Amino acid sequence: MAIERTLILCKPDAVSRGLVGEIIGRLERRGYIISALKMMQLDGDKARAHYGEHAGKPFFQGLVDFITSGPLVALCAEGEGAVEGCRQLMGATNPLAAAPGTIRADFAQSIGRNLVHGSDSVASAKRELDIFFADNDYVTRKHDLHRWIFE
Ligand code: IDP
Ligand code: MG
Repeated sequence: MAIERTLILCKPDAVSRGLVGEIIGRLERRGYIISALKMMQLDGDKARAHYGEHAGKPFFQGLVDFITSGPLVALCAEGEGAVEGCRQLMGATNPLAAAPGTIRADFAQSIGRNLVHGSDSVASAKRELDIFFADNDYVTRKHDLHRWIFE
């Protein structure tokens, strides 16, 4: 498995509920490295671009309204198989279907307020990260040393 980058969003519900530290803490404890991080409020264009695959679905407008409703925290997590690993930490999209111990099962009740976003493939991660971060937003992290600690 290769070192991957994935986009994680602590959505506006996570920020307003004070769960950003909890979410980032879980990523860090799993061993993922954070290589870019910013708090921002999305405009409609960026939100529609980010969630483009869902355009036309009945929940699309509500999703865009919610993700633009307040500040979110966007970050890039890096590590071995980080895309799938972060999805695992998040749990299923619907918190009622998420396994206990995952972020969504432990802290969320409904699919529309499920606290966190994580890219679902390496290709989506690349596309999504480019919406949130420029090349010079990333810091270089020493994966060799980090890998030795976690292997
Ligand atoms: P994911 O966040 O687990 O990747 P997606 O299917 O990509 O799930 O959907 C993006 C987001 O849209 C979900 O996290 C959720 O907040 C919202 N969403 C997905 N399906 C529904 C739905 O049926 N009703 C309301 N919101 C939904
Ligand atoms: Mg998705």
